Amino acid sequence: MDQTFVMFKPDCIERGLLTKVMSRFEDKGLRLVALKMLRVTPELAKQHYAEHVEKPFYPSLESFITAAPVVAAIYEGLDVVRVVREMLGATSGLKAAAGTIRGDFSASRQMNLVHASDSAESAAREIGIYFSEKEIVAWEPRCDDMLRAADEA
Ligand code: 3AN
Repeated sequence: MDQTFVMFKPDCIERGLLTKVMSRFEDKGLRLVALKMLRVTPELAKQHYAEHVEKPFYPSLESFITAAPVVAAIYEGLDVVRVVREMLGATSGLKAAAGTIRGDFSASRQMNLVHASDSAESAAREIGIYFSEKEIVAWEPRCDDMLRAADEA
């Protein structure tokens, strides 16, 4: 099973959309293996968004991501990095297709509700930033037999 890192951002929490958005992932049958609420500090933001720190939009991105609590999660599933990115839609809510999470709930590039890793390498890096080994719960849902055939793994 692959893993991906997902963060429900401050706009998602402030707007009271957390459970509505999380339910999309539950409905899809993704396996939740870690979950916690936290406040992103400026130091954490610089680690998470290392590739953007030197960009002109970074100060605005940091003040947004540190403005209210976030909820961090790890999901497992087959091809889960791609599946979750497709469920989110394009970075900007203005461009994201209808039916995607951003397409349905966001009208902004910055306030786009949810972050998800864009590759297996990013997932490993981001999971390492936000979670320790002992916060990750390995489990086998009983209903897995009804979610996919054994030879689909
Ligand atoms: P995604 O969240 O779709 O992976 P990233 O990682 O490229 O998008 O960007 C992370 C955040 O950085 C975006 N949510 C947005 O707030 C900000 N950002 C990215 N590119 C730009 C840009 N060209 N101008 C302004 N803000 C940007």
